[in-house]
Amino acid sequence: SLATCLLHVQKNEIRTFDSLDGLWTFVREPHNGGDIGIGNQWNTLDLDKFSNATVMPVPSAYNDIGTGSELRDHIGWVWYEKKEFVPLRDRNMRHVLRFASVNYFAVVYVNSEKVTSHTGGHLPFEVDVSSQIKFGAENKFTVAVNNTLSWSTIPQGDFNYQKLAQRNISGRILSRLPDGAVKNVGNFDFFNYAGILRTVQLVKIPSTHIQNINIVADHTGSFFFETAANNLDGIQVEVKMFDGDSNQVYTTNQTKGEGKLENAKLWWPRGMGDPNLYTLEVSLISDGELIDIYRETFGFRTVTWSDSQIFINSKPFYCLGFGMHEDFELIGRGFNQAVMTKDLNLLEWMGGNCYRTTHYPYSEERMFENDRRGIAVIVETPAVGLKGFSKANNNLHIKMLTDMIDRDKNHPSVFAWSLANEPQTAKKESRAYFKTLVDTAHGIDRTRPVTTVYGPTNFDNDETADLMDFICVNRYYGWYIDMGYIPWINQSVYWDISLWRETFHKPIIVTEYGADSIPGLNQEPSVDFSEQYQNEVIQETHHAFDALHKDHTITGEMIWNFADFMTGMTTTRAVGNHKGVFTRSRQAKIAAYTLRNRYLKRFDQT
Ligand code: GCB
Repeated sequence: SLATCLLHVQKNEIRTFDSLDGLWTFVREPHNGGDIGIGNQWNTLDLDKFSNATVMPVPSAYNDIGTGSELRDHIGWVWYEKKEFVPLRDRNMRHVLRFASVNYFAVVYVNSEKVTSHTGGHLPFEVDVSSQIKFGAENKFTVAVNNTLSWSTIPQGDFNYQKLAQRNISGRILSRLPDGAVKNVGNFDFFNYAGILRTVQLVKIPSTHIQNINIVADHTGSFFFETAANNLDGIQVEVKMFDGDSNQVYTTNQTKGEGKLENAKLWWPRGMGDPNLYTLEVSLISDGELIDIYRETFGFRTVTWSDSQIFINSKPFYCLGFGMHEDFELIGRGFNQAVMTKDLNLLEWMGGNCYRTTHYPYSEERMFENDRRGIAVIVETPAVGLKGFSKANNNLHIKMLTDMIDRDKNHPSVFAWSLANEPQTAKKESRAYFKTLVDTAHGIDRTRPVTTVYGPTNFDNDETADLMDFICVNRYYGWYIDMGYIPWINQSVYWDISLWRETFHKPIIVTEYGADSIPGLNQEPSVDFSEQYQNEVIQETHHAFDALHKDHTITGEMIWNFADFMTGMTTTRAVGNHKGVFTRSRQAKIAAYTLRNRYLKRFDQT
């Protein structure tokens, strides 16, 4: 509904915010220590007086900032605290505390009082703290964060106390493991970076304020918009639409409107045209005085699909893309402008036009950049590797999906919603579960297709693929299947994907394929983990893609992965996953040039 939305934060004539980013006081509870902080009401204490207090940069994951494995591998609670003045000047503004991403569970206190809690790591949440804030004084913001994953979290994780395996050895009781040993293994292939991962802001908005804006604009120039405010008594609404050159092209005094723009300049993905953007400016006016104002950017573009292709503005769209991660040295999954900008610059250098926000919603900053640059994206919920399909999981998943669509609905670059990555959808109960998700997404947004990314299932045992508007498939021929048999890849990929297509008659994007390579490891003839081997797997897979594309069997391809990224420790990972075509520090491997040649050539044809 219109009321649930969190507007992106902006500064303008009326609105402003204080950034709470910077160094926060940080205290880690003992590993697996129960709920000591909550039990002892640490929210009422000054954490900066604790003898074990240190500082932690925000935004950043905390895991790689310390010097020991205790912090990196911590399971349980950590506490953040920041003391900040709030100017007296702002006392007439409503104050909303907003977190763009805290992984995974957060409890928030202002001046010792609990104000909210939030579940899930990658979507914003906010709380009105106007009555807790002390104006013209220092305020204490405290956040307790817990990263423990379980069968009821999304993503799911396996949490278990290790069996002690006690034995009586020569009259002494010996245990194999230390007392209290615990394992928390995420059901996915990336490091569970935790903490305050994106910006924290104290948002200042007027007491009468705009709450939501929804805009649908298509390639014929037709548009519809709807806006909501918390109070419209005696308020005049003024809505103006501007083109990219700040020319006013439409105006109304209604909170809802529709119309048709002649010669609308369309939003196109890179290679198909310019990514033209428009702005809808909504003002609230009382007695001739401006009370609130908000400007939302959007684009005129249409996504449609047939049984084999995806179209943008009625033209076939072929995705040349990437699976990615928000991942970098030291900061883990923490937002960093330099890393984001470098990544998107490299994506353009590669000739890419598309990516999937594997395996969680990415930062809001990135979504605006996608719009501006003309990069088409599939936005994915944090549901990676689902194995259990309980009612409780389903409710949480629906909430995350709803919040995600609310956050990103006005971005023209978003062309599809992905419900999950590699769920165990051979299980019968997954069908009803996924049906509720598809219905939820369609119920909120009729303008974009819904997809799910399949991995563990096949064309003949998946219980859910027919519910989707299009289908995404991950396949690792030459790596997890038939390692060492590069000449088999072409035929296997062609065969596998053709069977999905024959069965479901839906458009298909191959969203993952690839191989690990340790940068600088060279072997001729190629051997697994060498740069040559990765390159050859990719080249062979491309032969299959060319044939599949020609047959209209696929409507896009995405390499796994854009760059190397950190994972938990397992026997198949050597300091993380090395399927990147770039290293973790964003230097090109051999495979990057292969992909770049391919994408640039394709790009020129569209
Ligand atoms: C997959 C997963 C991705 C992994 C990748 C791999 O299918 O979707 O998260 O990182 O395979 O490299 O195993």
